[in-house]
Amino acid sequence: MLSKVIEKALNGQIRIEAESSQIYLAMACWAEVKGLEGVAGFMYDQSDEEREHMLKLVKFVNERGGHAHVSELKAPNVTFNSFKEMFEMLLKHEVFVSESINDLVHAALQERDYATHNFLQWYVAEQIEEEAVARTILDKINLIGDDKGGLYLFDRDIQQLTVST
Ligand code: OFO
Repeated sequence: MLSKVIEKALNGQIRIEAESSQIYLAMACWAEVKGLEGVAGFMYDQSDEEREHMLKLVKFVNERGGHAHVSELKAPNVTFNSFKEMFEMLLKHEVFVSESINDLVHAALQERDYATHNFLQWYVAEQIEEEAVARTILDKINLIGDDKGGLYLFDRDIQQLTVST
């Protein structure tokens, strides 16, 4: 059974995952209208994954005697100055999500809620992977610089970087 404190904290994370899905959906749309189909496909996949992260939390909360809340979401940024800026925002957002997961793990330990602590380990591992992918992408973008041919190849190859979970 979840304590009220943990239920509230998990509901906060449900909202963050839902907002992540919206943020990446907006990035997918921007990439698509800019003609980078590969980047758009990658971002659509990221958006789907965030929804999966959200649903996993929703089911856990409901199964543990809590009530998962579907809340209003903050509108995401819909335009970017460059792909580099977009991916910098992605990395920044993932670091924010990792911090939020860390806070949750800390709260679970404080509440002596070992079931939630155990459940959250999947998210801890997932965040390590997602941050690593975002950093790899930014390294590649920095290598490409203003080279249009490089951007073309990057767009073609980015789908292979999709985090599979
Ligand atoms: Fe990419 O954040 Fe979910 O967990």
